[in-house]
Amino acid sequence: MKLYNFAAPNPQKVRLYAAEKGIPLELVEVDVINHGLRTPEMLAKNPLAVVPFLELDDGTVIRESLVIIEYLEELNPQPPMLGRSPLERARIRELDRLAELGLMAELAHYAHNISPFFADKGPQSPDAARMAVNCYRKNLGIMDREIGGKPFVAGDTPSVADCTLYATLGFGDYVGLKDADGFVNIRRWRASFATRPSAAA
Ligand SMILES: N[C@@H](CCC(=O)N[C@@H](CS)C(=O)NCC(=O)O)C(=O)O
Repeated sequence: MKLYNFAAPNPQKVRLYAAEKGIPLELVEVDVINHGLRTPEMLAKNPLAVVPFLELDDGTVIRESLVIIEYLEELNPQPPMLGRSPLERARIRELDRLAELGLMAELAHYAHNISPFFADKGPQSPDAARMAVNCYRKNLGIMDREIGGKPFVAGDTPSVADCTLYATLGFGDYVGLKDADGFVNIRRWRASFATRPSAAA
């Protein structure tokens, strides 16, 4: 299995997950900065021109980071990282959505509206960038309360929500928004997760 990869949060989320589970993935590095996703060969694999995507040995392509993780989890159910009971699964999904939609997507809106790399996607708006930062900060507060004193985002064991949040905060650092450092529970959780071998993935 090949994971089409780049140093960016959604590929990192899958790498973190695979490292936590001990699932070997062959990484294929894509030169996203120089539009390596827009070649005819890459567009045939993923017309959305984003990473990550997973290519199976028979050439089948699976797109979307969470869908890739769900596929890998079905093949490798132990240790469970998407929940062991209906309620645990609901809770993990809820927190993963908060990390992905409430935090990572807001950082992406921010980057889309300030970075020259995205200037060809359409008119950029400083107001939209400011709104994204406000939403990011508000949602960090919600995430901080949700984590509370727990060792992992959703409880006593690592889940996909840890992978999404860890990758998201790294992206926040990259775009210069280090607001997460101001939240005591997030800061403690992040420092602890950073010591796991998977964090280097
Ligand atoms: N919903 C997708 C988002 C994928 C995505 O936006 N990937 C970014 C990197 S984190 C990307 O490839 N961006 C390149 C671009 O927008 O040109 C997923 O979860 O896989």
